[in-house]
Amino acid sequence: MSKAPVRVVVTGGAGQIAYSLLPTLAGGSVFGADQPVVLVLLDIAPALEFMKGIMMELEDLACPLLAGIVGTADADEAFTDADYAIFLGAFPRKEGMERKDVMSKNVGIFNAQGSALAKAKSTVRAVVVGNPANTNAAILAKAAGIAPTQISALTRLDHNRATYMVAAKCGASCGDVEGVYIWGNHSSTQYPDVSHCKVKGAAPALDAEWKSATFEPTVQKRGAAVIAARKASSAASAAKAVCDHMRDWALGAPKPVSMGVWSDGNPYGVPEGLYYSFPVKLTGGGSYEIVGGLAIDDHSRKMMDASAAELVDELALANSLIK
Ligand code: NAX
Repeated sequence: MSKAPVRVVVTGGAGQIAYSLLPTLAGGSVFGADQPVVLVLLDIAPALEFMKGIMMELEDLACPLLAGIVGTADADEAFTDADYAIFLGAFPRKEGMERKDVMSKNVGIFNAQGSALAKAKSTVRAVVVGNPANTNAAILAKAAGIAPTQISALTRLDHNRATYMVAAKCGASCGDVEGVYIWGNHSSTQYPDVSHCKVKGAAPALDAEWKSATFEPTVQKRGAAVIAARKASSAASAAKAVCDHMRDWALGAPKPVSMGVWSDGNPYGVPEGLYYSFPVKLTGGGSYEIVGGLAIDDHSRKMMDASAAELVDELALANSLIK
């Protein structure tokens, strides 16, 4: 007998990341090759007509594992009984807008959607992609009133970007690279760290000049570079990263990866309550463990602390805007 379907909610279902993401979710490579899925697309009311076209295309994929498609602008309807939730929808910064105004819009969205997320299954796992992703995750967790470890923020795209750069530098394939980690915020203060990295099982010789003058700034500013070239933000690579993140969280991963998760202050002294990107070990079933015992040198400490300070500031602003 086939398994019962899992209900997967995608907010911002009419957006560009969703357009690249949905076919993969329907195809079985994220939640398992024998796991049926019901896709629930949530967007704002003015986007529903456009979203109808996406739903038609999903039908036309003729995916055997796609057990149902729902499109709605009602968050309570969307999240009821959800197994997984992928939060793409957020309010973008528009020209002339103050940081505080953008944060206020996103606090409103994630506070309201958090209350609706409380109607999901008690085992729900949610990833926040919409920016500012880490702080939106904190607001969501508070409003949903579920364990903070059930919510995460996406830094896997940054992780994948960093992994590619190391592979290219060493003339290796991305599959040969492990232990490249992203610490901190999904912003330009993030710290892409190669101090623990191995290529084909051995520590590569990466010169300090390349690390600080090329590798770190390129990874930190990659999102902006894609926008400058494409006149649109990363979509296919973001969708692939969401799939990597959810697959590894649901099914487990052979090597540690980077993920924005709730900090309880341990084991690296990151302030409690932040959603901060750490190296995590994923054993499947929606659990994770922050990798402990990594040596942190002075440069790493400085970079990690700077990103934590940015997140403390962001979260204080967000909390001050909750009505
Ligand atoms: P789009 O602008 O193409 O789509 C966003 C969609 O969200 C739109 O359809 C919009 O109507 C919808 N939306 C807005 N408010 C909503 C609400 N309250 N409820 C439900 N839906 C709502 O953006 P897209 O390129 O898909 O990017 C989505 C988000 O991902 C953005 O915030 C973007 O900044 C962020 N990113 C985060 C990344 C990460 O690594 N964490 C990388 C990629 C991306 O830049």
